[in-house]
Parts: sequence; C-alpha cells; structure tokens
Amino acid sequence: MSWSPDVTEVKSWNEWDTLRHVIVGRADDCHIPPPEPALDAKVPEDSDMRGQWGRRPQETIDRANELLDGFAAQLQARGVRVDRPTPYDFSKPVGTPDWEAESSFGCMPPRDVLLTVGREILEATMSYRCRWFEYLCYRPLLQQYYDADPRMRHEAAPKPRLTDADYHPDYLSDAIGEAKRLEWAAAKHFVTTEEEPLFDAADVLRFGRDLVVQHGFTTNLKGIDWLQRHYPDHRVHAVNFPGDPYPIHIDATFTPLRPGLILNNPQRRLPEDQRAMFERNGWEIVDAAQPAHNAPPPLCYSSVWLSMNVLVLDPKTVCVEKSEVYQADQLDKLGMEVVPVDLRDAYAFGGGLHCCTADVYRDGDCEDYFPKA
Ligand code: DAV
Repeated sequence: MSWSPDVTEVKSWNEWDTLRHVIVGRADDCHIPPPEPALDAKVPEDSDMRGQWGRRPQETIDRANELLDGFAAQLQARGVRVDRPTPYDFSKPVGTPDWEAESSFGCMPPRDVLLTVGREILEATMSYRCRWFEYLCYRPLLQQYYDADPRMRHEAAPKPRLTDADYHPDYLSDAIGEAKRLEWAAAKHFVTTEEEPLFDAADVLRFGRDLVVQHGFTTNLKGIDWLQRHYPDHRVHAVNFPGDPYPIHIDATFTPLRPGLILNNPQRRLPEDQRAMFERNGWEIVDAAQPAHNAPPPLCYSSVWLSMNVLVLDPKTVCVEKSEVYQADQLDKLGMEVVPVDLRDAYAFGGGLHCCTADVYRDGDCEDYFPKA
C-alpha cells in the first residue's frame, strides 16, 4: 500500500528512502543550559559559550524560527507532511529526587530525542539533566500518531538517574587540552561512565536491519547494549571516531546517502577494523568535502562539520545548508539533486538539517544491506 497524506502512519527503516512525513523542531524559548557535569565536558574549551547561560536573545530565537518555518514550508512544497513540537516552559527549574537544573534546553533538535525504527518511535534516555523532560515537547504528536495508527509502537527507554556517578570527574575541568582529549577519545575514555544505559537518538544511524551507533560522550556501551536487547531482530554495531575530541552525535561524522554510499568526516575517519562490514558488502565510504566556514556561528555547541548534517529526501535528493557550497558541490558530483536550505542562523539552537528533523514516515521496508556478515 502506498503512502497517503490523509492517513497517519509511522514507519521508517533507514536514512534515505523517500521521506513523506517528518517533525521539524522549533527555537521557541530555547535556553543555554546552566553548568552541569555532562555539559561542561562537551562545550569546546575555546567556545564563546563557556560561562554563559540563560534564555537566548529574542531576536536570535525569532531568526531561528523564521529559518525553521522556511525549511518546513520548503518540505511541504515538495509534498512532505510536516509536524512541529509543542514547547513547555523551558525557564522553569527542573529536578528529580537526585538533582536539580535551573532550566531546560529547548526543542529544536527532535533527532536527538526520537528514534524511529520501523513502526516504533523510541524516546532516548538522553544524558544531560537539562534535557531530561524534552520528550514532553513531542508527546502531543506521539499521542496523535498512537491514536491514529494502530500499528504504531510508542516506547520510552528507562529514564536514567543522572547522578554524579554517571560522569567521569577527570572530564570536569576547563583545561584538559585537545591533545589529552584526543588521547582519551582514542582510548574510548569518555565523559559518561557505565553506571546505567545512556543514549541520544542522534548517535544512531538506521540501515534497515543494521543499526550503527556511536560510542562517545552522549551514548555509552550500556546504552548500545540496551538498544541491542530492545531490537532483538537488528544487528547493532558500536562505532567510534578517534579523531573527534568532543564525540557528540554521529550525524556530523558519518552520513549515509543511499544504499552503498556514506560520507565520512575526514578528521574523524572510521578506524580500519570497523570498516570491514561496509567493505565486505560493497559500501563505499568517501571523505566529506571541507566545510565552508572556519568557525561555528556565535553561541553554537556544534562544530563546523554541520556541513555534513544533511537531510536525505530520497536516494537522489538531499537538503544541504545553503552556505555549504563545497558539500553541495560534492553531492552534486555524486549524482544527487541538491536542495539548498537556509539554516545556519539556527545552528546554535541544536544543530543542522538532520538534527532539526525526525522521521515519521519513509517509503520502503526493512532490508538487509549487509548480507555478508
Ligand atoms: O561536529 O559538533 C554535531 C552533531 C549535532 N547533532 C559536531 C557534532
């Protein structure tokens, strides 16, 4: 049966089949979170964000929303159904019996929170205290999908305690230095401990019956093991990228474009031993083009490699941020139609085109792209 805009149905097995229905985030009321153990380790040491927190300036919120609304309208004009989250009051302090945080974060990047695998949408554990309640922004949509689609499964991973035991104390310093960070990343010594399962949905890439998950700051090995037990019919592969001193989310590092083709960040190459499964099955991993910018925009958590954070609309069409001319050119040469999208002034709110979206429906079924084990 083919997709119809009048019927709500949840289904998405991979990152590239034709996109029909998607969630696009909002910048409303977005806060720079106050210091907390998970976050301090993840803000680059030379970042202008160090020592700043509170509600972002209204004019930057308005500008980011203008761009997110424009992206949503562009997708709608191409026939994609678009839904938007419902923010709660992010200025309110939040807490559990174990901790308190002065504010929440926002709801610009649904990709971090929601993992769509087949007919299920799973709420990730997350690993920042300020993001503990972020799933609430998506509950109105998830309830709507659940009511409309009798085959949809709505799941939530166990909420983590997020006590200090979840974070390595040696990461909680302002002056670790890049050399030490790279050494720790290569040794897979990350800020999060193995106290309890932790993962962000944006550390997971979907390749049909295989899931590729980055082990790093936001996802630990227990989180990856939890995903394997949760999806017993999938093969879950842990990967890591030693060249990344701040490994947060896989989607500015490793970007599948269509069956057989992946872009890899040339500063964060997949180690040789982890390439085997791709090579054995005829997948090509190519270095991504250089970013067009030397530095991220002001008050941004992410690196310049958001250039690679593209949204694939179908195996021949890809949305690329409008200023990322080198990335656009490479994708054009790889045979894809490039749809330019103006989003850079929204990067600071939680990322790029992949981050600010979450799949609800893509065509296609669960296929085995790696039959040679
Ligand atoms: O390169 O800063 C950003 C990923 C956001 N989801 C980076 C990773």
